[in-house]
Amino acid sequence: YKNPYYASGRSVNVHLFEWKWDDIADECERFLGPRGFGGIQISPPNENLILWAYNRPWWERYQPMSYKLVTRSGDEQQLANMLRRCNNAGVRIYVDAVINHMTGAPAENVGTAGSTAVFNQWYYPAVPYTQADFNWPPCGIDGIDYANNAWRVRNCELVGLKDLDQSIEHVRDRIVNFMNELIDLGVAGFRIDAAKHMWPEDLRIIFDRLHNLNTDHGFPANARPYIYHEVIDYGGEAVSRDEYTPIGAVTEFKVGTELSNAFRGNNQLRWLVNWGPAWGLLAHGDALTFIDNHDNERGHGGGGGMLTYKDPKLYKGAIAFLLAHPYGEPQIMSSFDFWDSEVGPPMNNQGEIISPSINSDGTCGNGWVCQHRWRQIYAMVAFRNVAANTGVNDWWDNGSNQIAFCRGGNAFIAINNDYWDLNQNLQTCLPAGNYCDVISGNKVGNSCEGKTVYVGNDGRANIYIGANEYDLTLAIHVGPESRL
Ligand code: AAO
Repeated sequence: YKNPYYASGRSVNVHLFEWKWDDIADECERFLGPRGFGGIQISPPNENLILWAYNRPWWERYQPMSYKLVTRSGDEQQLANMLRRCNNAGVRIYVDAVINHMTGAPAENVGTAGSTAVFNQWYYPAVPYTQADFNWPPCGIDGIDYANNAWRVRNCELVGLKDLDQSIEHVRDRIVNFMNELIDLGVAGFRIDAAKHMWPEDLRIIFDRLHNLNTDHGFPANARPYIYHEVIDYGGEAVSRDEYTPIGAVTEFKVGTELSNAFRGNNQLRWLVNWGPAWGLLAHGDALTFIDNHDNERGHGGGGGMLTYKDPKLYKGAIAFLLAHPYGEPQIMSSFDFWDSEVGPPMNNQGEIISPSINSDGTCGNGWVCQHRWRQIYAMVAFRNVAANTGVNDWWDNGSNQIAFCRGGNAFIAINNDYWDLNQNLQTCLPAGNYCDVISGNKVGNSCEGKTVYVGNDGRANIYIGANEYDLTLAIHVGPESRL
C-alpha cells in the first residue's frame, strides 16, 4: 500500500481542494500532465450533508450522508470521465476517504444526492447504516483523551461525528464496496481521513479486500492502492503513527512544522544537512510529506504556525526544499483564497462552486490561489522529476541560513534565507554549460527570463541570491526547462 504508482518520470501529488471534477480533468490535460505532476488528491467524492446554516463551509464534505458519488464537485459520470482523462494524461487520482464516521447532529437534513437521515436513530437509509453499525453507547472524544486513552480516541465521536464501528462486518462491507467502486473507476489510492480514530487491525481487513488497481487505466497488473493515513502525531499521544506504517504510508505532520519553523528563521537552514529520519521523521518510504494541509493552513486540527500561501516568499522557499530533497513522498496544497477559517470555496447563490479562471500569465482567478501554477512551485516539480532517484551530494552551507546541494549529477539548488547576499563559487555537479535558473524566470526559446548560470568544466559556478530578491531560491538542472 506504499507505492503511489505514478506514471514513469513523475512525482508530486497536489491537493486540488474543493475542485470540481470537470475542472480537474481540464487541469490534467492543459497543465498537470504536461508539467510532470504525478497525482492529485481530490476532495471527498461521496454524498455529504448540505450545510446552509454555515453558508456551505468547506468542512461539510467531511460529513458523509451516504456513499453515493454525488457532491458539489460533480456526479459519478463526471468523476468517471475525469478519472479517464487524468489517467490518460499520466496523472493519478487519490481519494480523500471519509470512512470513520457519518454526519454529526446538524442543523439540516439533506445531502448532496438528496438523501436524508434520521439522526437521533443513527439511521442512514441511503447506505444503509442503522444504530447497530455505530460504536455504542456514544461518547465524545475529549482533548485529554489524545494524550492517554487510545480506546476513547478510536471508539468515541470526533467533534460529534457519528462514529462507525469498523469491526462490524456490515460496516466493512459498505466501506469496501465504496472503495472498490472507486478503484474500478480508476483511482490510484486513498487518503484515510481521521485514521487515528480507527483501529489499524480493522483497517487492514478492509484494505486486504480492496481490488487491484484497474489495468484499463494504465496500472500494472497486481498493483495495490496507495494508502496514506491521516494521523497527526507530534509525539506523546496514546495513538502513534507507527501503528499505521505496517498498513500503508502516514502523513508526516512534523515536516510542515519543522520546515515552517526553519524558514521562519527559528532554526538555521544548515541543520537540514541531515533532513529525514534523523529529525525524528518517519522512514522515507512511510512518509507523505507536505508543508501545509487544508486543516492547518486555516488553523483547524490544532494546526497553526504552518507556512501557507499567505506568506508567499518563505512558503515557496520551504516548498522548494521539500521538493528538492529526496526524503518522503511530497504533496503540495492548492487552495482557494480565504479570509476566515470556515468559509467554503468560491460559490454562486445556489451554492454551486465557481470554477477557477486561468489568467493570461497562467495563474488562477475567481478566488482560487492555485499554488501549483506558481512558477517557483511547478518548476520544482520538474526539478524533482529530473533529480529522479539520486541522493543528496555536495552539500554546502555558510554555517547559517545559506545552503546548497546537488542531486547526483542532475540538479542543483541553493537557498538564501539570511539577511545578507549569497555570493559564492559552488559545485553544481552539472555538466559544463549554461542553465536558466527556473525560479527567477522561465526559459523562453534559447534564453532565460531570469538568471543565467554558467557552469564551468569543473562543475563549479558563481551563484548569487541577493538578500532582497523576490525569491530565496536558485535551481538549475539538466532537464529541458533549465538547460540552454
Ligand atoms: C464541524 C464543526 C464542529 C462540529 C462538527 C460536527 O467544526 O464544531 O462539532 O462539524 O457537526 C473537518 C473540520 C471540522 C468539522 C469536520 C466535520 O476540521 O471542524 O467539524 O470537518 O464537518 C483531529 C483528528 C483529525 C482531524 C482534525 C480536524 O485527529 O483526523 O481533528 N482531521 C480530519 C480532516 C478534517 C475533518 C475531519 C478529520 C473530520 O482533515 O478536515 O474535520 O472528517 C490534537 C490531535 C489531533 C486532532 C487535533 C484537533 O492535536 O493530535 O489528532 O485532530 O488535536 O482536535 C496542538 C494541539 C493539539 C493538536 C496538535 C496537532 O498541540 O494542542 O490539540 O496541535 O495539531
